[in-house]
Amino acid sequence: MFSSQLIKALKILKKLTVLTGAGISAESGVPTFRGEEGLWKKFRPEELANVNAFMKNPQLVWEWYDYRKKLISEVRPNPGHDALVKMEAFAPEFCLITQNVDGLHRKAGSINILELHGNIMRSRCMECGVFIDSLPSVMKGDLPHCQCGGLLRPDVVWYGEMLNQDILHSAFRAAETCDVFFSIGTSAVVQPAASLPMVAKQAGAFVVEINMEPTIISDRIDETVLGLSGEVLPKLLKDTWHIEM
Ligand code: BV8
Ligand code: ZN
Repeated sequence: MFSSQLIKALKILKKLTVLTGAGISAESGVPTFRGEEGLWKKFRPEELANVNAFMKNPQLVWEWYDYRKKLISEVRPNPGHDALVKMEAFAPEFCLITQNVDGLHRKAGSINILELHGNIMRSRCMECGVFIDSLPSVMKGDLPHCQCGGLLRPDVVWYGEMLNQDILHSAFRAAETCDVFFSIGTSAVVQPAASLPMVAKQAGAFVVEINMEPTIISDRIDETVLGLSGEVLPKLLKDTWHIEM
């Protein structure tokens, strides 16, 4: 399933960087965005995951995020998340960059995580900018508000919004300085995250994709392993470091 080149590169690496997308959480029961049963099938990103949609209809957008928060609060990390926790322990240097907002990597026990698109469980006040980790305390009608009276929004990055520049800079550094780069469970279409595998490739890393289907980067990187990340990653641990999950 894996090339001898990949196994060898993993055994001698100094730094491992991993990028994950919605696919790694799919086996936990969290719908992806662009797959057959994807979230975007029912709703269009333009309608929901952007600030104009929120200002036009905050109720609709909050309903969508509350639905996703409830679903995420009831799911558990899967063997794909667990395998990455073990890889972090094995790699001399490790960085996990995720596009996901579900917090499942942290729940699984990963430590060095860069959340590129924020975290769905955290809200932010649109007036004073304060972050609120638990459920908002002040409801006005059916909309959550801050103590200062400002309207709260989910603390995620919407389309057309800039990512946190420190987090993004750290992510590009992690891609530029690693020996092996994994792109796992992402369709590799959303920028700037989708540039990271190619940045790693140009900097000389061995770049591997683990996904259910080929993507637009598949023919520009070193190896694509088609399959379920919850099955492929534990098998990679076994074949490389003889670890039984
Ligand atoms: C910005 C919000 C600029 C939180 C998300 C035209 C060309 C290029 C770029 C653009 C363009 N027009 C606009 C842009 C920019 C835009 C963009 O990239 N659009 C794309 C769609 C073309 N990007 C932005 O707007 C970003 N901001 O660029 O700002 C700027 C600059 C200066 C000043 C101001 C602004 C912001 C992007 C962030 C958007 N927010 N989410 C939320 O509600 O979740 S993106 C959303 O997509 C999620 O965060 C998700 O993580 C992300 C990427 O999707 P994937 O994770 O890849 O999920 P997907 O379903 O697509 O794929 C899953 C894959 O897994 C599939 O391939 C499937 O086969 C596989 N799979 C499924 N199951 C498994 C599996 N694999 C393995 N095992 C399994 N079991
Ligand atoms: Zn406030």
